[in-house]
Amino acid sequence: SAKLSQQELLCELKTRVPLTMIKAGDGPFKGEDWQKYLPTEDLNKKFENLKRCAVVSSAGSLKNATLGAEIDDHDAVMRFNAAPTDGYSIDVGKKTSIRIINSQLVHDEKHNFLTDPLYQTGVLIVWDPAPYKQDLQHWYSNPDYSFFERYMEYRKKHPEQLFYITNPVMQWNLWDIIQENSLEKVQRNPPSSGMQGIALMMSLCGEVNVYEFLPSKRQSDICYYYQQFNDRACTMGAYHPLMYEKNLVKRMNQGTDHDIFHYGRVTLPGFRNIHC
Ligand code: NCC
Repeated sequence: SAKLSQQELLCELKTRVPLTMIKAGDGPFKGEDWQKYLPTEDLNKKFENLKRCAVVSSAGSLKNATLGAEIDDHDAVMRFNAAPTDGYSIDVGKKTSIRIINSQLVHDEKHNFLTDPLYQTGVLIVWDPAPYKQDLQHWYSNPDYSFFERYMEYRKKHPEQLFYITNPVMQWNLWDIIQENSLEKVQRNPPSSGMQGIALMMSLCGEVNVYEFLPSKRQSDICYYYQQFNDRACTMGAYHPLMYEKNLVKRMNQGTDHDIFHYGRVTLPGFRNIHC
């Protein structure tokens, strides 16, 4: 298809990737337990009128970025998986309003998801690499990582903390847009937590600043700002179509190349400010 303009691309996202969380009564998510454990409050009701939001990738290039004060200055801050703030706040800030985690983290014992206080701040959102565009029943009986039981266990322990499960339709609609706007064939794996988070924050906020998703001058092979571990695939992608995601975000960026180079910062309009 013809190369879409920036505005057309933003409209694709706005119209095809609306916020969709699992609610009690959706397909197999029925019965007493799901009724009790799935949040009844809409995520976009909880976060009404957020103006400026920050999405903080976990990239190694946040090391020595000293972006903490700038990041905390936003109305809401999103982080991913096991990314900490303690000990790194000068670079990445202290505030966590929303944390997106993958189902592997919930499933694998080694992450201590049920007990580590890291996860107990802000709203949690979990996603699972569900099969491409199958119905909920199909996914429910065969999730990539079985995490439903542990989800309920967590909710039992922390009933006050909002904790959502994304409907896989969101990630696959996003994947479709990535594929349609790439020249090559894209591996059919869900977009990274980072890319999913960006789309989600565009739903909730008037403006979204994304940090070190498009790497700055600090780019290196260091995987995370919080670990001594080198792997280029963390930035370029292997399982996730990260390269393609980043190209798409570059095309949607309304900030400058200077902002990317110095601050690893991309500026995207929220859906409410995209007029299609
Ligand atoms: O690595 P991960 O993501 O937790 O990183 C969060 C998001 O930050 C962006 N990122 C990260 C590192 C880097 N050098 N450049 C980046 O741009 C990406 O957008 C990324 O999504 C995931 O997406 O869920 C992922 O999760 C990890 C891992 O499961 C969790 O950290 C829990 O331990 C995956 N790593 C492994 O499975 C080994 C990773 O592939 C994707």
